[in-house]
Amino acid sequence: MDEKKSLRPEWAPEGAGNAFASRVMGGVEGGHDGMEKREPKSSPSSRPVPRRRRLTVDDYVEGVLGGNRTILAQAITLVESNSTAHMEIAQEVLKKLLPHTGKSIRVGITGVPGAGKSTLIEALGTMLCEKGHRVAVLAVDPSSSVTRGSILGDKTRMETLSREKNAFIRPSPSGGTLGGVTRKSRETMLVCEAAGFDIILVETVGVGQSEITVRSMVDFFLLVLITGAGDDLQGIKKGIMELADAILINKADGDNKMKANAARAEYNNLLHYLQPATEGWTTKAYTASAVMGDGIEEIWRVIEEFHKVTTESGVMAHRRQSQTLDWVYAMVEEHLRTRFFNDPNVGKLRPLVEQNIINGTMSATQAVHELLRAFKE
Ligand SMILES: Nc1nc2c(ncn2[C@@H]2O[C@H](COP(=O)(O)OP(=O)(O)OP(=O)(O)O)[C@@H](O)[C@H]2O)c(=O)[nH]1
Ligand SMILES: [Mg+2]
Repeated sequence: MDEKKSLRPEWAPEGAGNAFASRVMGGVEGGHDGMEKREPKSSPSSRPVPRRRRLTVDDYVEGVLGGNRTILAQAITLVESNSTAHMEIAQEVLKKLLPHTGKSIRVGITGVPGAGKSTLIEALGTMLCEKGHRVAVLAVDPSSSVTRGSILGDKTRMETLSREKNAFIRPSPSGGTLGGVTRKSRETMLVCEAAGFDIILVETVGVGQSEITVRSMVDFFLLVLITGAGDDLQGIKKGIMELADAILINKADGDNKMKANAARAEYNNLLHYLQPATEGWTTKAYTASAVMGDGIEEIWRVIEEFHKVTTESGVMAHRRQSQTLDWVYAMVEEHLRTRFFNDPNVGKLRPLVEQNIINGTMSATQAVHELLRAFKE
């Protein structure tokens, strides 16, 4: 086959002009590595499959710091990997990125399913991009370890935001354990900060422990509620309300507007009796309509005010420090737990100990003692 012809895709019509030629640089004699020219092993008609070069630690670091989105996504995939080899590289990358992290406002968004968290993020994120911010959106979904994937994708309400060049949306990692998801989400957040995103919005998906996880990684925690889901405060536990720095009653539009205003007053009243989530800050209730775009500016002003007040008082710095320390010990616990349950001695002893507990011939405390002794051997 003559060389000219081989530069044309196979599907080019017979006798078509140069418009169908691929632009290929002329080759040089010898290999690009300075070695003797070698004949390709495959037949000249089969196209060589381009192999993606494996990125080095510095490739990742430079790519992320330079705001390269492809490398940013690859760096996050690396951080999310469960392979030991990847984890080691990931930690080296993170170490180099660490000095460039911490400069964002971290906002967690939680609330009952269907309250409009994703719609709110779409509205808020788009508004922030218009103001010149760079916004990273993450989802934390511990249940994705069961479904092996993220449920953000099919539920996404972020069509406009996903087209924004200053926004980056990343679905929840599937972690295997809550600890795994937490680690990955926290590290992903740091990578995004190093890439220059100055606002991180984290959506909790599913109910349960994700609220606590997200609270432990953000500065400001927003609880999104709706009216009309029963007057029992929608099963929202007092505990969750005590984690919130603001309550946003969403879907305050149409016929629902008056009810939403009434609910706001009710929640404000209730908040008087609760422990504030953040020292020196009063949690209040607000209304919004994420679809109409009402109340979005207002809630952002609240978040900015919070950021200013807590930065000046030092509460923010203190919160971040204790979050990092808590994180370290949470990881220690996770490691110990994994080692304990994977320990062969423990594994051998467990059926016997469990049988004894069921039979009532061994107390729980004794069982712990026996198992830990087996673990230490
Ligand atoms: N009327 C009205 N509907 C809204 C508003 N915000 C969201 N919705 C609707 O409520 C539904 C759920 O919205 P989502 O943004 O997916 O809610 P979510 O809290 O992210 O839901 P999950 O992630 O499944 O927990 C969608 O049909 C939205 O269009 C609002 O302000 N007003
Ligand atoms: Mg959602």
